[in-house]
Amino acid sequence: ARTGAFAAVDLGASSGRVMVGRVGPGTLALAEAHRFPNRPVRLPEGLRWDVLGLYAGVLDGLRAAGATAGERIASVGIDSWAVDYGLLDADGALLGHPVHYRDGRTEGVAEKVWASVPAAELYTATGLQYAPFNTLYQLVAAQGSAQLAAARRLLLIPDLISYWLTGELGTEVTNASTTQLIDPRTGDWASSVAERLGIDLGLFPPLRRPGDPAGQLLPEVLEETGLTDPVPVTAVGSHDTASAVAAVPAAPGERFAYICTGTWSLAGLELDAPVLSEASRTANFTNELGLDGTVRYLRNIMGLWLLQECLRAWGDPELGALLREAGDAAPLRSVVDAADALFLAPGRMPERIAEACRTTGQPVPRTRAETTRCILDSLALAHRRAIADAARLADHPVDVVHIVGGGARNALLCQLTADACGLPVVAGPAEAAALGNVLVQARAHGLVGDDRAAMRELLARTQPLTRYEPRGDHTAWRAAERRLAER
Ligand code: LFR
Repeated sequence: ARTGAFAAVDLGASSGRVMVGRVGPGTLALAEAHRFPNRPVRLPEGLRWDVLGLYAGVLDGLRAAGATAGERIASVGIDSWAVDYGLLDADGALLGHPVHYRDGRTEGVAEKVWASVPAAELYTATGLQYAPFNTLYQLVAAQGSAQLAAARRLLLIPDLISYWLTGELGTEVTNASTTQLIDPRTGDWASSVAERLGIDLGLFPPLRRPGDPAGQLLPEVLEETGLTDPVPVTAVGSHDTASAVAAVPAAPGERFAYICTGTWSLAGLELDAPVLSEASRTANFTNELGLDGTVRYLRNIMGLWLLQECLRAWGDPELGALLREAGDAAPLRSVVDAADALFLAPGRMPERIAEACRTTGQPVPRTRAETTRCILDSLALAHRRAIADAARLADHPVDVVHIVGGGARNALLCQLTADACGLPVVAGPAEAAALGNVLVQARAHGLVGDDRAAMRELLARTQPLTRYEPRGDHTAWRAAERRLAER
């Protein structure tokens, strides 16, 4: 029987990794080849990604992948966080450093945009929730800059890495759908929005879809990585969340919601068509594109970023002990709105959480464990709200919640989410983005069937999953929800 080894490059906001997935009939095994930190850099001009450092990590990772696989790498796929991009000049060279989506340059830009295209119209045309960092707002913020004036091409982060590996240009559509320049009904550019805002869609190379061929590793890349020619690059769901949703191990026919957890929590549903109602807009739900023309109907919740930033402020104490103490701390003593853009920027997170508790008239957490409990309770509550809202707005009942991504390893978060939702939670796989990346490549190379449900069954059969049943009465959660809504 045929098997293949696929390299998945998965770049997250705090680390990047290259994984090797081996796929064959009824088998799917993932191994980590290389992991490296992703450290944003604060320059006088603002917060920037160290994209050359990331690319060096990718090359190291591909070399390690060759060794890990011990066989030929059948193909490479690349996914990363969304919305950010690099600009190329007329010679095809990168202009400056890609701006980090947490940079402050988009402050006040939305109001300017809405004066030309009213927010309600923007929502029906693009289906995206309001987030200050959507590429559309970033591009309007950049208007008039020397860099944008010199730019001939705009490449989203995975497309930029792919371009350096292959010399070929493209714009992968799941990630393009996070720019707020795509019409989710057609999967094509929302040209009238772009025109009215003076955004040049000609900067974007042609769209490609998950599964499309995206070139071959260049000779210098082969030399750097020691891989054997030819190594094709295959487009995957290059938005990490699209890859993660593709790897939700739902059972056939199951009515499921998902939460992709990591730096963010992305909580919602997989739908066949976008929900563009006014109620959906005011509830701040997004319609991003997924695999095979599906819609990822979800809300962005600040996620474990809140905890990561606290840990950084506390000098990185041991997480296991802290979570155990948080588990013993009093439940639902105080909660903050974990979907609030208030928490977007880095820095002073414990103080900002304390402030949010104080200004909403709740007890201020006194210890690290109490702050941690406040964060996890708040996340669970935000998960509950997002899933209930999504189910109502899309008229799509939910019987089970799948938690995938790094947070699937956080037992307390998973249990609290089950309690808050009043639904069973199935946790895992933690490396969902890499698995979705691998599976889409394997499918394009004929090693798994076309059917998304079959891919999910393969995941459910091969990946370790943990089930959490909802505990106790969830009136306490309902009360906490009301408390938050009243403020
Ligand atoms: C998660 C993610 C989210 C996106 C955010 C910013 O890694 O891709 O889906 O909203 O990062 O790009």
